[in-house]
Amino acid sequence: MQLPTDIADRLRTLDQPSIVQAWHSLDDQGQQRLLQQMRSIEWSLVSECLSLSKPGDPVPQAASLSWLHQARSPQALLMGSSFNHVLPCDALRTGRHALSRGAIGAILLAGGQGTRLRAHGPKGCYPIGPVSKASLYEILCGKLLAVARRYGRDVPLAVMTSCATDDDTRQYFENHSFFGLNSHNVFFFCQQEVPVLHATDKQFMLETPDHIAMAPDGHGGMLTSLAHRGGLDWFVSKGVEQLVSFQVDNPLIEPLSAEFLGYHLLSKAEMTTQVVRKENPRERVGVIVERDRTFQIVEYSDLPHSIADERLSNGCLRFSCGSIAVHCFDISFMIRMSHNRSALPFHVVHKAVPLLLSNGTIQVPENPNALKFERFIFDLLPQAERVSVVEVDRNNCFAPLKNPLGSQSDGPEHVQRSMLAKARAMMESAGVHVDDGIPIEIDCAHILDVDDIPHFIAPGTRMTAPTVVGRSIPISITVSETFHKTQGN
Ligand code: UD2
Repeated sequence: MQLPTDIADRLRTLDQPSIVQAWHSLDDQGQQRLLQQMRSIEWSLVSECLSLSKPGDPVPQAASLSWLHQARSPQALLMGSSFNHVLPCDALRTGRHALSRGAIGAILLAGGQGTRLRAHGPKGCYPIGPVSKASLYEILCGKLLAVARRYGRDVPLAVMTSCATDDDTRQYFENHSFFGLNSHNVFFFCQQEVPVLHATDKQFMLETPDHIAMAPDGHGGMLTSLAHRGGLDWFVSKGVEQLVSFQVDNPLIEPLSAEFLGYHLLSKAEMTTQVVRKENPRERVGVIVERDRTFQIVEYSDLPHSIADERLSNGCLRFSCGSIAVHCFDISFMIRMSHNRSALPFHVVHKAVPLLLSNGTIQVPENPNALKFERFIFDLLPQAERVSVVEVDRNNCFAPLKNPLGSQSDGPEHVQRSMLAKARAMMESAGVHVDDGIPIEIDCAHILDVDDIPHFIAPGTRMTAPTVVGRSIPISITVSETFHKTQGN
């Protein structure tokens, strides 16, 4: 079959002869499949990406960041301190009021391929609970459920998937009865994909002989995909006024903290973002910088080490506010931005992508060999009329799962250690003693904060067995009961 002229013209304009060659080596069925895929590609996005990286260019480096020498780090609005005349008690009251009016919606970003974790299936299905083995999805949805129980109003949730995670994620929610959430208040939407390029010749890569390798367009794809698939209208129809987005990989996260929401509302910000103090200069979090009175996030991979390492005279890092990717947006700001095609630029990300060799075998490279194109949702920050930055406690809010077991950092064992430490601290605050070495987990669906603990366990109790606090019966008892019943049968 001849390559249809419109597609041939496109490939010529985009200087992609390798796909034309691949086409000619396919049988009829293969050509049909490749054609069907090429017909579904959003070519305007491809042109935009290719314009960032022309054949013959060196591997792209971060855009010039020389301006960073003049930039400042913002003074974060510390949780629990007053800033801009916003008192914590006022923030708390305002946030609670918004939650009890049902004015807050949530967006869970779960479209990433989770390549670094090397687990099968969507990352959200990973059984991270140190005692319960609850998945990331169960824990995160549990937090929404606990808010709904406390405030008497559901928090509508949109879950962003990608082609790689969509079917499995929807099925997983179905299989688990939406983790107790009302399924009418959960909206799935799939983000777009763009082709992956060889880093050297900037040609499309093939995943199989008749399929171009594609990758999700970054979590910034959330903005257009949510709008195009009716998600923003859906939130509006539910009375949502503010949207909080967060990543699937962090079970410690407190995205619906009433105090955080209150700071956002009382400072009349269009966008508010949570930060932690960076633990070390090379920590893999974007940093917030202030440039000409606007805030923006510079991603860790773009931040030159020499600048990341800079310290102030008091010894603190010059850029110390690390983004943990929890952002609150005024929904009218989101709607305005969704009509602005240039709101979110593409970033070029250098990644290792399996390569199909001419002999039909797949080579998994050790080093980055490909260019992916991603939009980052945090690039909306400089577009917002008013911005606030809220510092949260790392021990309570940040333990991302990025790497497989046995890694130096951000692996399941590190995340579980942080979950256990947070649970232990909460129990101590509630006057409950936990014996050394006893793993205690909090059931996020039933315990929103320390105030809920006495509903399940009395102050003065001593805990001596692994327990998921918040489940009506400590699991140590459940286990022994089951054991007795089994014996009795
Ligand atoms: C992200 C942030 C980083 C810091 C860190 C905290 C970016 C670009 N960087 O780094 O600044 O806040 O997290 O842990 O965000 N995702 C999608 N679709 C995509 C790509 C990603 O939904 O196309 C989701 C993914 O499922 C995950 C999140 O975005 O929930 C972060 O992706 P990542 O793990 O690749 O980001 P990372 O660790 O480089």
